[in-house]
Amino acid sequence: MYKSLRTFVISFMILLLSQIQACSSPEKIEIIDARVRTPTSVTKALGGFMIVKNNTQNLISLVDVKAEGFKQVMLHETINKDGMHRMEHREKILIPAKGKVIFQHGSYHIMFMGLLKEFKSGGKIPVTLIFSDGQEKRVQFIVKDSV
Ligand SMILES: [Cu+2]
Repeated sequence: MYKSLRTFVISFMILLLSQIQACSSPEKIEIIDARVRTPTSVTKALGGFMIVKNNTQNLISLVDVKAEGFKQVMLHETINKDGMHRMEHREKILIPAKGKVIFQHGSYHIMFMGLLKEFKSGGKIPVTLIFSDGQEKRVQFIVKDSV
């Protein structure tokens, strides 16, 4: 009886310690500096920029994106073909193991199309990023005057 209580206490402490460790270890996917430029009255679409960091040992892809307040939201890449900039839809964007992808002007971005409400400077846009490993990440995109 005494022995089993001790076993119980020890296993409880191990469980507690493993929980603490889980909390302090970095997130699998980290989103840094998520932002859009403050729209004007004529803005039809917003480019969402951020850094996506993959802290795991495995390749993970960003496969979808959702946000309220727009007609459509897509993953885009701006490419330069024969001196012309063009945006193309991407089904997925690969985030290398222990690596990062910078979403920025002239490269990968989230395309928020058809603004259905007003977005003011300093405001936040809740966005859900969906990854190939099944995790869904809620991120606040900050509306900024300069990006
Ligand atoms: Cu675009």
